[in-house]
Amino acid sequence: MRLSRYFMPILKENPKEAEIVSHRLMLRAGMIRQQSQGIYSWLPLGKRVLDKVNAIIRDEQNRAGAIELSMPTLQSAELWQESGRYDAYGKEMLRIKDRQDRPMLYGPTNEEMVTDIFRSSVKSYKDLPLNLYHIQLKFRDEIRPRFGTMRSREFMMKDAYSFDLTREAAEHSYNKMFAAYLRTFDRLGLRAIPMRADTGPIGGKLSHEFIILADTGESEVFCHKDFVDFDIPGEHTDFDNVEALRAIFDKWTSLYAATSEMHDEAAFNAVPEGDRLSARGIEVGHIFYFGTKYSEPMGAKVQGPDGKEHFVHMGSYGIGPTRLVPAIIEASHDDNGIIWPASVAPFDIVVINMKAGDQACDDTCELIYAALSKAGKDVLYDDTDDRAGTKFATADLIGVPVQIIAGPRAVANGEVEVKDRKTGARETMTIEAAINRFVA
Ligand code: P5A
Repeated sequence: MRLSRYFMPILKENPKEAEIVSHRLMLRAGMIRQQSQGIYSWLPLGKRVLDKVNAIIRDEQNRAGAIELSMPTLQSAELWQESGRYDAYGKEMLRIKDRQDRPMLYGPTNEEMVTDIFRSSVKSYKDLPLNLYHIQLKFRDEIRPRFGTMRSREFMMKDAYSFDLTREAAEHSYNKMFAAYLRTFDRLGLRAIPMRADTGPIGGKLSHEFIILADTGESEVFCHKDFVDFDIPGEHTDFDNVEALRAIFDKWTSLYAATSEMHDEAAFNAVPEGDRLSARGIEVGHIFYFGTKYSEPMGAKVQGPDGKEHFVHMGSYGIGPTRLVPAIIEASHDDNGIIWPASVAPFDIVVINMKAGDQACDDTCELIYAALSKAGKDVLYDDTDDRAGTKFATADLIGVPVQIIAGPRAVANGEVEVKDRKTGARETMTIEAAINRFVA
Protein backbone atom coordinates (compact mmCIF):
# COMPACT_ATOMS: atom_id res chain seq x y z
CA MET A 1 0.00 0.00 0.00
CA ARG A 2 1.34 3.41 -0.99
CA LEU A 3 0.70 5.91 1.77
CA SER A 4 0.10 8.67 -0.82
CA ARG A 5 -2.95 6.73 -2.03
CA TYR A 6 -4.08 5.38 1.33
CA PHE A 7 -6.62 6.83 3.76
CA MET A 8 -5.00 7.24 7.16
CA PRO A 9 -6.15 10.51 8.74
CA ILE A 10 -3.43 11.06 11.36
CA LEU A 11 -4.16 13.62 14.10
CA LYS A 12 -1.24 15.83 15.14
CA GLU A 13 -2.83 16.96 18.39
CA ASN A 14 -3.97 14.81 21.27
CA PRO A 15 -7.76 14.54 21.13
CA LYS A 16 -9.24 16.06 24.29
CA GLU A 17 -12.03 13.53 24.69
CA ALA A 18 -9.63 10.57 25.06
CA GLU A 19 -9.06 9.63 28.71
CA ILE A 20 -6.91 6.53 28.21
CA VAL A 21 -3.89 5.89 26.04
CA SER A 22 -5.48 3.34 23.69
CA HIS A 23 -8.35 5.68 22.83
CA ARG A 24 -5.93 8.53 22.25
CA LEU A 25 -3.65 6.45 20.03
CA MET A 26 -6.50 4.91 18.03
CA LEU A 27 -7.83 8.39 17.24
CA ARG A 28 -4.37 9.83 16.53
CA ALA A 29 -3.42 6.95 14.23
CA GLY A 30 -6.66 7.37 12.28
CA MET A 31 -7.98 3.91 13.18
CA ILE A 32 -11.49 4.87 14.28
CA ARG A 33 -13.94 7.73 14.14
CA GLN A 34 -16.87 8.31 16.46
CA GLN A 35 -20.14 8.67 14.53
CA SER A 36 -22.40 9.21 17.51
CA GLN A 37 -22.05 8.43 21.18
CA GLY A 38 -20.53 4.94 21.54
CA ILE A 39 -20.84 4.20 17.81
CA TYR A 40 -17.69 4.03 15.69
CA SER A 41 -16.49 3.66 12.14
CA TRP A 42 -13.39 1.56 11.71
CA LEU A 43 -11.14 3.42 9.28
CA PRO A 44 -8.82 1.42 6.99
CA LEU A 45 -5.87 1.10 9.40
CA GLY A 46 -8.15 0.03 12.26
CA LYS A 47 -10.07 -2.33 10.00
CA ARG A 48 -6.84 -4.12 9.08
CA VAL A 49 -6.04 -4.79 12.75
CA LEU A 50 -9.62 -5.83 13.53
CA ASP A 51 -9.57 -8.28 10.60
CA LYS A 52 -6.33 -9.81 11.85
CA VAL A 53 -7.73 -10.17 15.37
CA ASN A 54 -10.84 -11.83 13.95
CA ALA A 55 -8.78 -14.20 11.78
CA ILE A 56 -6.97 -15.49 14.89
CA ILE A 57 -10.24 -15.82 16.83
CA ARG A 58 -11.79 -17.71 13.90
CA ASP A 59 -8.78 -20.00 13.52
CA GLU A 60 -8.92 -21.03 17.18
CA GLN A 61 -12.71 -21.45 17.19
CA ASN A 62 -12.44 -23.73 14.17
CA ARG A 63 -9.57 -25.68 15.75
CA ALA A 64 -11.78 -26.31 18.80
CA GLY A 65 -14.53 -27.68 16.58
CA ALA A 66 -16.90 -24.69 16.51
CA ILE A 67 -18.71 -24.05 13.21
CA GLU A 68 -19.18 -20.56 11.76
CA LEU A 69 -22.53 -19.22 10.57
CA SER A 70 -23.97 -15.73 10.34
CA MET A 71 -27.04 -14.49 12.16
CA PRO A 72 -28.75 -11.11 11.64
CA THR A 73 -28.28 -8.09 13.89
CA LEU A 74 -32.02 -7.33 13.96
CA GLN A 75 -34.16 -9.81 15.82
CA SER A 76 -37.86 -10.30 16.35
CA ALA A 77 -39.08 -9.61 19.90
CA GLU A 78 -41.12 -12.84 19.80
CA LEU A 79 -38.10 -15.06 20.42
CA TRP A 80 -37.18 -13.02 23.47
CA GLN A 81 -40.72 -13.19 24.77
CA GLU A 82 -40.44 -16.99 24.61
CA SER A 83 -37.31 -17.07 26.76
CA GLY A 84 -38.67 -14.44 29.13
CA ARG A 85 -35.78 -12.06 28.54
CA TYR A 86 -37.70 -9.45 26.52
CA ASP A 87 -38.96 -7.80 29.67
CA ALA A 88 -36.02 -8.78 31.86
CA TYR A 89 -33.29 -7.24 29.70
CA GLY A 90 -34.10 -3.62 30.48
CA LYS A 91 -32.93 -0.40 28.89
CA GLU A 92 -29.71 -1.77 27.46
CA MET A 93 -31.73 -3.37 24.69
CA LEU A 94 -32.47 -1.14 21.73
CA ARG A 95 -36.10 -1.77 20.81
CA ILE A 96 -37.36 -0.91 17.33
CA LYS A 97 -40.68 -1.15 15.50
CA ASP A 98 -40.88 -2.08 11.83
CA ARG A 99 -43.41 -0.55 9.38
CA GLN A 100 -46.06 -3.10 10.41
CA ASP A 101 -45.55 -2.01 13.99
CA ARG A 102 -43.97 -5.34 14.89
CA PRO A 103 -41.56 -5.15 17.82
CA MET A 104 -37.95 -5.82 16.83
CA LEU A 105 -34.63 -5.31 18.57
CA TYR A 106 -30.98 -4.82 17.70
CA GLY A 107 -29.45 -7.97 19.21
CA PRO A 108 -27.37 -7.51 22.38
CA THR A 109 -26.59 -11.28 22.25
CA ASN A 110 -27.99 -14.32 20.38
CA GLU A 111 -28.91 -17.13 22.79
CA GLU A 112 -32.57 -17.06 21.71
CA MET A 113 -31.91 -16.89 17.99
CA VAL A 114 -29.40 -19.72 17.94
CA THR A 115 -31.72 -21.86 20.11
CA ASP A 116 -34.41 -21.25 17.49
CA ILE A 117 -32.06 -22.36 14.70
CA PHE A 118 -31.15 -25.44 16.71
CA ARG A 119 -34.69 -26.52 17.57
CA SER A 120 -35.85 -26.16 13.97
CA SER A 121 -33.49 -28.82 12.68
CA VAL A 122 -31.69 -30.86 15.33
CA LYS A 123 -33.76 -33.73 16.71
CA SER A 124 -31.33 -36.45 17.76
CA TYR A 125 -28.46 -36.78 20.21
CA LYS A 126 -26.48 -38.22 17.28
CA ASP A 127 -26.07 -34.70 15.93
CA LEU A 128 -24.42 -33.55 19.17
CA PRO A 129 -22.16 -32.04 20.31
CA LEU A 130 -22.72 -28.90 18.26
CA ASN A 131 -21.12 -25.48 18.66
CA LEU A 132 -22.18 -22.64 16.35
CA TYR A 133 -20.52 -19.23 16.28
CA HIS A 134 -20.41 -15.97 14.40
CA ILE A 135 -18.54 -12.69 14.55
CA GLN A 136 -21.19 -10.02 14.42
CA LEU A 137 -22.14 -6.52 15.54
CA LYS A 138 -24.15 -6.18 18.73
CA PHE A 139 -25.85 -3.22 20.34
CA ARG A 140 -26.16 -2.47 24.04
CA ASP A 141 -27.37 0.93 25.09
CA GLU A 142 -24.72 1.19 27.81
CA ILE A 143 -25.28 3.89 30.46
CA ARG A 144 -21.63 4.90 30.25
CA PRO A 145 -20.07 4.14 26.89
CA ARG A 146 -16.46 5.23 27.23
CA PHE A 147 -12.82 4.79 26.30
CA GLY A 148 -13.58 4.60 22.57
CA THR A 149 -14.30 1.08 21.38
CA MET A 150 -13.35 -0.36 24.77
CA ARG A 151 -16.93 0.11 25.99
CA SER A 152 -19.10 1.18 23.09
CA ARG A 153 -22.80 0.85 22.35
CA GLU A 154 -22.37 -0.83 19.00
CA PHE A 155 -19.53 -3.35 19.24
CA MET A 156 -18.35 -6.55 17.66
CA MET A 157 -18.63 -9.89 19.40
CA LYS A 158 -17.53 -13.39 18.56
CA ASP A 159 -20.32 -15.37 20.13
CA ALA A 160 -20.39 -19.16 20.16
CA TYR A 161 -23.17 -21.41 21.48
CA SER A 162 -22.79 -25.06 22.44
CA PHE A 163 -25.45 -27.78 22.58
CA ASP A 164 -25.04 -31.10 24.41
CA LEU A 165 -27.15 -33.96 25.65
CA THR A 166 -25.86 -34.01 29.22
CA ARG A 167 -24.23 -31.77 31.78
CA GLU A 168 -20.97 -33.77 31.56
CA ALA A 169 -20.83 -33.37 27.78
CA ALA A 170 -21.59 -29.66 28.16
CA GLU A 171 -18.67 -29.35 30.58
CA HIS A 172 -16.38 -30.74 27.90
CA SER A 173 -17.74 -28.16 25.44
CA TYR A 174 -17.03 -25.47 28.05
CA ASN A 175 -13.50 -26.76 28.51
CA LYS A 176 -12.90 -26.68 24.76
CA MET A 177 -13.78 -23.00 24.61
CA PHE A 178 -11.77 -22.36 27.78
CA ALA A 179 -8.62 -23.81 26.14
CA ALA A 180 -9.38 -22.12 22.81
CA TYR A 181 -9.60 -18.75 24.62
CA LEU A 182 -6.24 -19.25 26.33
CA ARG A 183 -4.70 -19.93 22.92
CA THR A 184 -6.49 -17.05 21.21
CA PHE A 185 -5.38 -14.38 23.67
CA ASP A 186 -1.84 -15.76 23.69
CA ARG A 187 -1.66 -15.47 19.89
CA LEU A 188 -2.82 -11.87 20.22
CA GLY A 189 0.21 -11.19 22.42
CA LEU A 190 -1.88 -10.96 25.59
CA ARG A 191 -1.87 -12.73 28.95
CA ALA A 192 -5.52 -13.28 29.86
CA ILE A 193 -6.41 -14.81 33.22
CA PRO A 194 -9.71 -16.71 33.59
CA MET A 195 -11.60 -15.54 36.66
CA ARG A 196 -14.84 -16.57 38.33
CA ALA A 197 -17.38 -13.94 37.43
CA ASP A 198 -20.97 -12.82 37.81
CA THR A 199 -23.24 -14.25 35.08
CA GLY A 200 -25.48 -11.15 34.81
CA PRO A 201 -28.30 -11.16 32.23
CA ILE A 202 -26.96 -14.23 30.38
CA GLY A 203 -27.63 -16.43 33.43
CA GLY A 204 -26.45 -19.78 34.75
CA LYS A 205 -24.17 -20.52 37.69
CA LEU A 206 -20.83 -21.21 36.03
CA SER A 207 -18.89 -18.55 34.18
CA HIS A 208 -15.37 -17.27 33.67
CA GLU A 209 -14.27 -13.88 32.51
CA PHE A 210 -10.93 -13.64 30.71
CA ILE A 211 -9.13 -10.63 32.11
CA ILE A 212 -6.09 -8.71 30.88
CA LEU A 213 -4.32 -6.94 33.71
CA ALA A 214 -4.12 -3.20 32.96
CA ASP A 215 -4.19 -0.09 35.16
CA THR A 216 -6.86 1.46 32.96
CA GLY A 217 -9.15 -1.60 33.19
CA GLU A 218 -12.71 -1.12 34.41
CA SER A 219 -12.81 -4.30 36.51
CA GLU A 220 -11.29 -4.75 39.93
CA VAL A 221 -9.72 -8.21 40.12
CA PHE A 222 -7.95 -10.45 42.61
CA CYS A 223 -5.76 -13.42 41.74
CA HIS A 224 -2.71 -15.53 42.49
CA LYS A 225 0.33 -14.10 40.76
CA ASP A 226 1.46 -17.49 39.37
CA PHE A 227 -1.17 -17.19 36.62
CA VAL A 228 1.11 -14.74 34.88
CA ASP A 229 3.55 -17.58 34.06
CA PHE A 230 1.21 -20.54 33.46
CA ASP A 231 1.73 -22.55 30.24
CA ILE A 232 -0.66 -22.04 27.33
CA PRO A 233 -2.15 -25.19 25.68
CA GLY A 234 -0.06 -26.06 22.60
CA GLU A 235 -1.24 -26.10 19.02
CA HIS A 236 -1.46 -29.90 19.02
CA THR A 237 -3.94 -29.95 21.90
CA ASP A 238 -6.50 -32.68 21.16
CA PHE A 239 -9.83 -30.95 21.67
CA ASP A 240 -11.67 -34.30 21.64
CA ASN A 241 -9.64 -35.58 24.58
CA VAL A 242 -11.98 -35.09 27.54
CA GLU A 243 -9.34 -35.81 30.19
CA ALA A 244 -6.68 -33.61 28.65
CA LEU A 245 -9.05 -30.64 28.42
CA ARG A 246 -10.31 -31.16 31.94
CA ALA A 247 -6.68 -31.12 33.10
CA ILE A 248 -6.16 -27.74 31.39
CA PHE A 249 -9.31 -26.37 33.01
CA ASP A 250 -8.36 -27.77 36.43
CA LYS A 251 -4.88 -26.31 36.28
CA TRP A 252 -6.09 -22.87 35.21
CA THR A 253 -8.70 -22.80 37.95
CA SER A 254 -6.53 -24.32 40.68
CA LEU A 255 -5.52 -20.97 42.16
CA TYR A 256 -7.56 -18.04 43.38
CA ALA A 257 -8.86 -15.66 40.68
CA ALA A 258 -12.07 -13.64 40.88
CA THR A 259 -13.57 -10.35 39.79
CA SER A 260 -14.87 -7.99 42.48
CA GLU A 261 -18.48 -9.27 42.14
CA MET A 262 -17.37 -12.81 43.05
CA HIS A 263 -14.53 -11.84 45.37
CA ASP A 264 -14.17 -13.86 48.57
CA GLU A 265 -11.93 -11.92 50.93
CA ALA A 266 -11.28 -14.90 53.20
CA ALA A 267 -10.26 -17.19 50.33
CA PHE A 268 -8.00 -14.47 48.91
CA ASN A 269 -6.38 -13.93 52.31
CA ALA A 270 -5.54 -17.64 52.38
CA VAL A 271 -3.16 -16.99 49.44
CA PRO A 272 0.34 -16.23 50.81
CA GLU A 273 0.68 -12.45 50.95
CA GLY A 274 3.57 -12.25 48.48
CA ASP A 275 1.55 -14.19 45.89
CA ARG A 276 -1.53 -11.98 45.98
CA LEU A 277 -2.24 -9.81 42.99
CA SER A 278 -4.89 -7.17 43.45
CA ALA A 279 -5.20 -5.18 40.27
CA ARG A 280 -7.38 -3.69 37.59
CA GLY A 281 -8.26 -5.56 34.44
CA ILE A 282 -10.03 -5.50 31.08
CA GLU A 283 -12.61 -8.19 30.39
CA VAL A 284 -11.89 -9.42 26.86
CA GLY A 285 -13.91 -12.63 26.97
CA HIS A 286 -16.65 -14.27 28.99
CA ILE A 287 -17.86 -17.89 28.86
CA PHE A 288 -21.01 -19.34 30.41
CA TYR A 289 -22.62 -22.67 31.15
CA PHE A 290 -26.34 -22.23 31.80
CA GLY A 291 -27.78 -25.72 31.32
CA THR A 292 -31.38 -25.69 30.13
CA LYS A 293 -32.16 -22.01 30.85
CA TYR A 294 -33.07 -21.35 27.19
CA SER A 295 -33.75 -24.87 25.89
CA GLU A 296 -36.60 -25.49 28.34
CA PRO A 297 -38.77 -22.42 27.73
CA MET A 298 -38.01 -22.55 24.00
CA GLY A 299 -38.54 -26.31 23.62
CA ALA A 300 -35.09 -27.22 22.28
CA LYS A 301 -34.88 -30.96 22.85
CA VAL A 302 -33.41 -34.03 21.23
CA GLN A 303 -34.11 -37.71 21.41
CA GLY A 304 -31.52 -39.44 23.59
CA PRO A 305 -30.13 -42.99 23.30
CA ASP A 306 -32.88 -44.00 25.78
CA GLY A 307 -35.53 -43.04 23.21
CA LYS A 308 -36.75 -40.20 25.45
CA GLU A 309 -36.70 -36.44 24.75
CA HIS A 310 -34.17 -34.32 26.65
CA PHE A 311 -33.76 -30.56 26.83
CA VAL A 312 -30.26 -29.75 25.61
CA HIS A 313 -27.58 -28.35 27.88
CA MET A 314 -26.18 -25.11 26.56
CA GLY A 315 -23.32 -22.70 27.04
CA SER A 316 -22.33 -19.45 25.35
CA TYR A 317 -18.91 -17.98 24.79
CA GLY A 318 -18.12 -14.36 23.98
CA ILE A 319 -15.03 -12.44 22.90
CA GLY A 320 -15.04 -8.70 22.13
CA PRO A 321 -12.80 -8.00 19.09
CA THR A 322 -13.53 -4.26 19.09
CA ARG A 323 -12.48 -4.19 22.77
CA LEU A 324 -9.44 -6.39 22.15
CA VAL A 325 -7.85 -3.88 19.78
CA PRO A 326 -7.63 -1.14 22.45
CA ALA A 327 -6.73 -3.78 25.07
CA ILE A 328 -3.73 -4.80 22.97
CA ILE A 329 -2.68 -1.14 22.74
CA GLU A 330 -3.05 -0.67 26.52
CA ALA A 331 -0.66 -3.61 26.92
CA SER A 332 1.77 -2.58 24.18
CA HIS A 333 2.72 1.04 23.52
CA ASP A 334 5.35 3.63 24.42
CA ASP A 335 5.56 7.43 24.41
CA ASN A 336 5.82 7.49 20.61
CA GLY A 337 2.79 5.35 19.86
CA ILE A 338 1.49 1.84 19.36
CA ILE A 339 3.72 -1.26 19.29
CA TRP A 340 1.74 -3.98 17.53
CA PRO A 341 2.48 -7.65 18.18
CA ALA A 342 3.42 -9.06 14.73
CA SER A 343 0.30 -11.27 14.67
CA VAL A 344 -2.12 -8.32 14.47
CA ALA A 345 -0.01 -5.52 12.99
CA PRO A 346 -1.86 -3.64 10.23
CA PHE A 347 1.28 -3.94 8.08
CA ASP A 348 4.32 -6.16 8.57
CA ILE A 349 6.81 -3.56 7.35
CA VAL A 350 6.82 0.15 6.57
CA VAL A 351 9.28 1.37 3.93
CA ILE A 352 10.17 5.00 4.57
CA ASN A 353 11.44 7.06 1.65
CA MET A 354 13.27 9.93 3.36
CA LYS A 355 13.55 11.92 0.16
CA ALA A 356 10.72 11.22 -2.25
CA GLY A 357 11.62 12.58 -5.69
CA ASP A 358 15.27 11.66 -5.32
CA GLN A 359 15.83 9.10 -8.05
CA ALA A 360 18.09 6.77 -6.05
CA CYS A 361 15.77 6.82 -3.00
CA ASP A 362 12.69 6.27 -5.17
CA ASP A 363 14.30 3.36 -7.07
CA THR A 364 15.52 1.71 -3.87
CA CYS A 365 12.14 1.98 -2.15
CA GLU A 366 10.28 0.73 -5.23
CA LEU A 367 12.61 -2.26 -5.40
CA ILE A 368 12.15 -3.15 -1.72
CA TYR A 369 8.39 -2.51 -1.85
CA ALA A 370 7.96 -4.79 -4.88
CA ALA A 371 10.18 -7.59 -3.53
CA LEU A 372 8.54 -7.71 -0.08
CA SER A 373 5.02 -7.44 -1.49
CA LYS A 374 5.76 -10.26 -3.92
CA ALA A 375 6.93 -12.37 -0.97
CA GLY A 376 3.48 -11.98 0.57
CA LYS A 377 4.33 -9.32 3.16
CA ASP A 378 1.87 -6.55 3.99
CA VAL A 379 3.97 -3.48 3.19
CA LEU A 380 3.15 0.17 3.70
CA TYR A 381 5.31 2.38 1.51
CA ASP A 382 5.62 5.96 2.76
CA ASP A 383 6.12 7.64 -0.63
CA THR A 384 4.71 11.01 0.50
CA ASP A 385 6.73 14.21 0.33
CA ASP A 386 6.44 14.89 4.07
CA ARG A 387 9.54 15.77 6.05
CA ALA A 388 11.62 12.83 7.29
CA GLY A 389 10.80 13.74 10.92
CA THR A 390 7.07 13.59 10.21
CA LYS A 391 7.47 10.22 8.53
CA PHE A 392 9.41 8.77 11.47
CA ALA A 393 6.77 10.05 13.90
CA THR A 394 3.96 8.54 11.84
CA ALA A 395 5.72 5.18 11.52
CA ASP A 396 6.26 5.05 15.28
CA LEU A 397 2.70 6.17 16.00
CA ILE A 398 1.04 3.48 13.87
CA GLY A 399 3.27 0.81 15.41
CA VAL A 400 4.28 -1.29 12.40
CA PRO A 401 6.88 -3.78 13.78
CA VAL A 402 9.65 -3.10 11.22
CA GLN A 403 10.73 0.12 9.52
CA ILE A 404 13.04 0.06 6.49
CA ILE A 405 14.45 3.56 6.08
CA ALA A 406 15.97 4.73 2.81
CA GLY A 407 17.86 8.04 2.98
CA PRO A 408 20.07 9.57 0.26
CA ARG A 409 23.36 9.03 2.09
CA ALA A 410 22.83 5.33 2.85
CA VAL A 411 21.30 4.62 -0.53
CA ALA A 412 24.40 6.11 -2.23
CA ASN A 413 26.32 3.27 -0.54
CA GLY A 414 23.73 0.70 -1.58
CA GLU A 415 22.44 0.53 1.99
CA VAL A 416 19.28 1.10 4.05
CA GLU A 417 18.54 1.20 7.75
CA VAL A 418 16.28 -1.37 9.42
CA LYS A 419 14.61 -0.31 12.66
CA ASP A 420 12.78 -2.54 15.12
CA ARG A 421 9.78 -0.55 16.42
CA LYS A 422 9.69 -2.34 19.76
CA THR A 423 13.35 -2.15 20.80
CA GLY A 424 14.26 0.89 18.74
CA ALA A 425 17.38 -1.00 17.56
CA ARG A 426 18.67 0.20 14.18
CA GLU A 427 20.91 -1.71 11.80
CA THR A 428 22.46 -0.55 8.56
CA MET A 429 22.68 -3.22 5.87
CA THR A 430 22.77 -3.65 2.12
CA ILE A 431 19.49 -3.35 0.25
CA GLU A 432 19.73 -7.01 -0.67
CA ALA A 433 20.33 -8.07 2.94
CA ALA A 434 17.31 -6.04 4.06
CA ILE A 435 15.09 -7.76 1.51
CA ASN A 436 16.47 -11.20 2.30
CA ARG A 437 15.89 -10.77 6.01
CA PHE A 438 12.13 -10.55 5.49
CA VAL A 439 11.70 -12.75 2.43
CA ALA A 440 13.37 -15.86 3.84
C1 P5A B 1 -21.50 -14.85 25.60
C2 P5A B 1 -21.66 -14.92 24.11
C3 P5A B 1 -22.38 -12.61 26.34
O1 P5A B 1 -23.03 -11.75 25.79
N1 P5A B 1 -23.67 -14.23 25.09
C4 P5A B 1 -23.07 -14.59 23.83
C5 P5A B 1 -22.67 -14.09 26.11
N2 P5A B 1 -21.36 -12.32 27.17
S1 P5A B 1 -20.87 -10.87 27.59
O2 P5A B 1 -19.93 -11.03 28.66
O3 P5A B 1 -21.96 -10.02 27.88
O4 P5A B 1 -20.12 -10.25 26.36
C6 P5A B 1 -19.06 -10.98 25.75
C7 P5A B 1 -17.87 -10.08 25.47
O5 P5A B 1 -18.26 -9.00 24.61
C8 P5A B 1 -17.47 -7.86 24.90
N3 P5A B 1 -18.35 -6.71 25.23
C9 P5A B 1 -18.14 -5.45 24.79
N4 P5A B 1 -17.18 -4.91 24.02
C10 P5A B 1 -17.24 -3.58 23.77
N5 P5A B 1 -18.21 -2.78 24.25
C11 P5A B 1 -19.21 -3.26 25.01
N6 P5A B 1 -20.18 -2.46 25.45
C12 P5A B 1 -19.19 -4.66 25.33
N7 P5A B 1 -20.00 -5.49 26.05
C13 P5A B 1 -19.47 -6.72 25.97
C14 P5A B 1 -16.58 -8.21 26.08
O6 P5A B 1 -15.30 -8.61 25.59
C15 P5A B 1 -17.30 -9.40 26.68
O7 P5A B 1 -16.41 -10.27 27.37
